[in-house]
Amino acid sequence: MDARLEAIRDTVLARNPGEAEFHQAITEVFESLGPVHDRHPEFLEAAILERLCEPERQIIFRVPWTDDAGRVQINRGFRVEFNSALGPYKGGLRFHPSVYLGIVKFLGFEQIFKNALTGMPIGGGKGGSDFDPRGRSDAEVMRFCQSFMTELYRHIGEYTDVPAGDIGVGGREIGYLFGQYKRITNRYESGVLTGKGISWGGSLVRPEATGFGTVIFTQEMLKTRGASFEGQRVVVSGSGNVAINAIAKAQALGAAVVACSDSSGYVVDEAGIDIALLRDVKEVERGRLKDYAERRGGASYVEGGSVWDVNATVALPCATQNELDGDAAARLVRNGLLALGEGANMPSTRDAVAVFQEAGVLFGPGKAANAGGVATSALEMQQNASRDSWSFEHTEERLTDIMVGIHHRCASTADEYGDPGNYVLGANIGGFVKVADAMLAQGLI
Ligand code: NDP
Ligand code: 2IT
Repeated sequence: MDARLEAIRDTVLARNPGEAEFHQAITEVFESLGPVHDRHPEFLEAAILERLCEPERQIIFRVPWTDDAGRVQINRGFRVEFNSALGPYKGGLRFHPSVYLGIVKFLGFEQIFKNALTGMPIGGGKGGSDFDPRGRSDAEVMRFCQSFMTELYRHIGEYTDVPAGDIGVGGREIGYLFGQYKRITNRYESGVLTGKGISWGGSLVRPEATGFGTVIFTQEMLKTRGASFEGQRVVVSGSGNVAINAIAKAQALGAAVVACSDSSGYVVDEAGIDIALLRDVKEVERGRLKDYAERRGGASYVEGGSVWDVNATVALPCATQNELDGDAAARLVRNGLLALGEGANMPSTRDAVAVFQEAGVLFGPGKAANAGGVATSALEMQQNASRDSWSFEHTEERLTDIMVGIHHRCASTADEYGDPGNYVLGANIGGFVKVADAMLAQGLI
């Protein structure tokens, strides 16, 4: 790492102790940014990096609610409004027991660059709670969401901060959150949340967008080697929103998707994942992957273990951060991996990224490859602002153009900085320069 940047990085780490994922995200971005500061000393003079690493606002709040047995439960809520240079703060809410400030800050920091890469007018933010929706009834989830919004509403708004979904937050939760926001504010402010239902201000393609976009980005990487998804053997991790829609799109493009996972284990299905059954089990019944395997002849379920043991030519990690380490990366490379597109945020450890890059694997980092979700959220905001709703075909076409555009921006930036094919460098520099220019123009804020 450039010595000037390393000194700044060390100060940031010392000011934010115990936030390992935030430290990791910062270090990865800083490693790419030396050459930009050689060309733009004005960014150093204006302390752009120091300012970028300090969120504009961080909100932490108590979320009290009662469970179905009438017992009081307490969770912690977060919203980190990281950077508004390009537009209102934009980013998802994550409900998962592992959520703490360091997770929300790493996600919010990544979101700044991701949102910049989309070319849409959105700043970066993230939020969530350590609430675990697993095993909770709809009524409990509703009471939790209502309590969460009873504090959050005062901080968000169409022109201020626009949350959406992430792990544990899908259409059901966005519905409860929107209902409570509307009730408290007495405003039908469609643009305050994205990922809404179609009949009340949502956008077609938003549910599919992250998974579809990851596959479109990966297809663009494959094209640079004269390849496509046709005939590839694909392994996907996770079996939630991003994973399911990545599987569907990869299959539509002619790939054989032979494995996916959840936090309990993984399924190998050599005949190809049955997407209709998977949707039934996971989206309708909110069941486990084990249930899929029991109902699908020929599929086998492996309790525990790593889905990255299954050999693949294309890997799409779509579960969570640091789910793919250096050893798993080395196994994938030995087994013939050609390309990897990150549907999740920071699923590959820094060791894993190094293994892929050394081996010449096409590696699409999350802030580029999974940007289709937030980009389509921005399309939802456009439709809300104009009180319009677009067709599936039109919206998917916009998504495809955006993903092809992001690929182009990353690839051409990597070329410009003398490291062709390095999408990590391209994404970090491409996103950073846009935000840094806007921050310079807006004065010391
Ligand atoms: P979902 O809640 O729909 O699905 C999450 C999936 O990942 C589940 O299969 C879950 O398994 C698995 N998972 C979650 N946490 C862990 C863990 N600690 N260890 C192992 N497996 C885990 O979330 P999404 O599909 O929306 O999100 C997946 C990833 O994609 C996240 O990294 C998210 O930040 C990222 N992302 C999401 C976007 C979106 O639009 N939703 C946009 C861009 C990125 P289990 O059910 O067993 O917990
Ligand atoms: O990580 C992400 O980009 C998301 N969870 C989606 C954010 C959004 O505002 O749609």
